[in-house]
Order: sequence, then structure tokens, then C-alpha cells
Amino acid sequence: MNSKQLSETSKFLSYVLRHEPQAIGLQLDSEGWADLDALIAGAATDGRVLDRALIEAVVAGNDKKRFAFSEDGLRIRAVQGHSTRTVELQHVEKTPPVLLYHGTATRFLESIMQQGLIAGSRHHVHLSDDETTAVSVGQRYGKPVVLHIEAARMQQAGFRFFQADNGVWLTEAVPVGFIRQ
Ligand code: HQG
Repeated sequence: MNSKQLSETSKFLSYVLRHEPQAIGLQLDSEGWADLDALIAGAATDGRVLDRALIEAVVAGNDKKRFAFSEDGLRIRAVQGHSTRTVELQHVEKTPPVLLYHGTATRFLESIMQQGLIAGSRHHVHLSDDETTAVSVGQRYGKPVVLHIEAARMQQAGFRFFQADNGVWLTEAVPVGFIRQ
């Protein structure tokens, strides 16, 4: 399998495991798990030839550790980033570091400084504990800018923080008063 095949499969898995499982008739449970055989069979109806070896290579090689297998190896899920309403991952609630970072594009700043950070179509606002990751997240949408989020102060004010299995920090929304440019 080549890198093109791996990245195309990764995009396809993101699509069906986070956003549109129904596109291939796949069922996800509330924790986001899909049966691996059902995924392979559903993909086939879409003309995609997947097998366990290819999926394992994508899971193991994924730069952001987006996907995980169940312990018995029979199921697979995306660890964060869902928009489909059938999934409601019970992420582990954790105490965040003093500061977390959010990468965005300069063109969104005006709106963000009015409304705060909102989750949009995803279930959470995504934050990272390093600025480098935030820059690369932001540049997907234009000229990147990194916002400093006063996470510890937010938590003291009653906002909850979660960490996904791949290290991404999640919270429901960030009010303007906790955002520093
Ligand atoms: C922006 C990728 C205007 C927000 C990454 C962002 C991440 C606002 C965009 C993960 C706003 C949403 C998530 C407001 C937020 N007004 N714009 N009030 N509040 N925004 O893609 O954080 O590759 O849903 O700044 O690595 O960019 O998918 O979120 O620019 O971890 O695994 O609205 O996606 O991971 O965009 O990225 P997204 P994100 P994966």
C-alpha cells in the first residue's frame, strides 16, 4: 500500500466515523464505535476496497492518532472531531494546564472576539497544549493566528475540560473574557 492509498483511506475513515456513517449504512454507537466488518462491507457498497491490513496501517501510521481499535480488535472509532449527533463520546474530564492554545485564521478574529470560540459543527472547541500544533491547525483556514486560552481560570469559573485519547483538549465553548491574542 502506498502513501496515497493511506491518506485517501484516512480521509474516508474520518468522513464515515466522524460525520456521515449513514453514507455507507454504518451504525456507530454513542461512544463512536463501528464494527470493523460492517465498515469494510459498507465501504464495498461505495466501491471502496478496504481490508483489515490497510485499516491497521492507517490507524498505526496516522500523524494525529485520529483512530483507535477496541481492545478485542473487532471495532474501530475516531477518538475526537465528530459532528454526527448519534455519537456522544464520554471524554475524560481533566484539569487543564494554565494556558491552552487555539489556532485559527486572522479572518475569523473579529467574529471570535465578539462571540468567543464556538464549536461550530463539531461537538467541542479544539485546543492544544503546544503552539506549533495550533499554528498548523490555524493555517488550514488562512493566515494563522494563535489565541491563548486561560484554561485554568476557565475551569475555576466552572467550565469543563476534556482530553481526547490523542491529546487534543476539548471544551464546549470559550467566552471572550478568557481569550488573549
Ligand atoms: C473558528 C483538525 C468565527 C475556529 C485539527 C476554527 C483540530 C470561529 C473554525 C481539529 C468562531 C472551526 C479542529 C467564531 C470558532 N467566529 N470563527 N465565534 N469560533 N471559530 O475545523 O479547531 O485533522 O471545526 O477558530 O487538527 O480548526 O480533523 O475546528 O478555525 O484538532 O483530525 O471556526 O481538526 O484535526 O473549524 O480544528 P474546525 P479547528 P483533524
